Amino acid sequence: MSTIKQVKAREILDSRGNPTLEVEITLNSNIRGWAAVPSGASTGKHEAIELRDKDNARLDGLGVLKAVANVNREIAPALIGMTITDQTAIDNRLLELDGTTNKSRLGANAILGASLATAHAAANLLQMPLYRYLGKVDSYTMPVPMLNILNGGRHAAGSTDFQEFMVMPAGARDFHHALQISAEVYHCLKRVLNERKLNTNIGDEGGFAPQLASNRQAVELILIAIEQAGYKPGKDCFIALDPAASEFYQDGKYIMAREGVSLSPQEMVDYYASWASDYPIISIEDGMAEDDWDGWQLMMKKLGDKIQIVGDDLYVTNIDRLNKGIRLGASNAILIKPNQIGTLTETIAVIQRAKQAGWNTVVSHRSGETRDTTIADLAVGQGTGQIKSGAPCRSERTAKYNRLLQIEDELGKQACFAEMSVFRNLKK
Ligand code: 2PG
Ligand code: MG
Repeated sequence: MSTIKQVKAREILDSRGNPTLEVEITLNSNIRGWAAVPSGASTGKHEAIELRDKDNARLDGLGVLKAVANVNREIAPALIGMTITDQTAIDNRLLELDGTTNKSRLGANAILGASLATAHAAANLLQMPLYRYLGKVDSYTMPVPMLNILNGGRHAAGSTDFQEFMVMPAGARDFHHALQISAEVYHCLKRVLNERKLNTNIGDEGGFAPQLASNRQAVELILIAIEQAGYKPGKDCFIALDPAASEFYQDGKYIMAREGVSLSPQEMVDYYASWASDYPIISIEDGMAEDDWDGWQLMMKKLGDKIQIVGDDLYVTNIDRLNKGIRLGASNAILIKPNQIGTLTETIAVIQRAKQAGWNTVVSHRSGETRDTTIADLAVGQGTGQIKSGAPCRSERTAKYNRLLQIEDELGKQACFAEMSVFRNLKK
């Protein structure tokens, strides 16, 4: 009764109105599992390939009908009859079937949809919440959220050079409290922007996207909002950044057009260092570009014991790139995005390898999202300690946070909140 009877994909729309796909798996017992695949805008160039139709006659060439057909015509017959609870065997079958190193034949989107739907069907079969199925441990840690409340870069045209200005309520008592603090700060930020006649329209991840003169101004407005909400920056609530530096790196220089500056890697590191001494910044993701390994090492030397340094485009949830980063000491944390690599088994292997190296792990959404909440369960099941899912606004973002509220409730006393202890790199 635990074998796969049917695998079916269809094209749906993501939060940006672009096509993506969902996959439903049905077992012999008629129990089902469902998953939908997210999509990035500032994608790393080493990510597994998201297959798009490139048929300009429909949906700007972004259609995913080929990926859907790959699920329905190739993946389905290959998986039918397999035991649903053997995630590793199913993911290996998907890798073999694709046969490329970057999943370019079937598409990482097609493969991930099938891989995640497998886990959901298995958990449903066993009548277990997904986080328990993905973790199989006795105690659970609720992640500290990173909430992107001011959007720039590729997620909000005309805003800042840096892509994401996030708050991290690491001083909260529990996840519920963390989300409360974040929502309060978010609403205060709206007021702060309104008072200054700045735009309060929102970007792709639900954060505000005002036209600001500099990246610094963004941080300063957020600090005012934290205080106006009644919290202490650097104690209750910290700042985390994702500059997404690959987006403004060109020929060895970091070119911030809005600020009119062009910096060498060393100058870019010094720029962050001066921020780290002026502001309560606890984490910087993709502060350097995806292939500037030397720059990353410089940044680690200067800031590695003061702030969390997270590689996203640098590692693209790929074990070989992670191993290189560990060898070089390129960062002390990694962002985990299942769709950068394409299967759940590979995603979990990367989380475990990073933890084994003593690194911090942050499970992440993409800027194009759906109502799928798998990453919330993954964060709890695998005890990653941190999650980023955008602002406390737009239902594709809040779906993940709200799922975490359900999990925390269900776990009761079994749930502990990660708080400051997640920052294993920080010197006390
Ligand atoms: C990032 C992500 C998510 P995108 O850079 O971390 O915030 O953006 O999905 O556009 O790559
Ligand atoms: Mg990033």
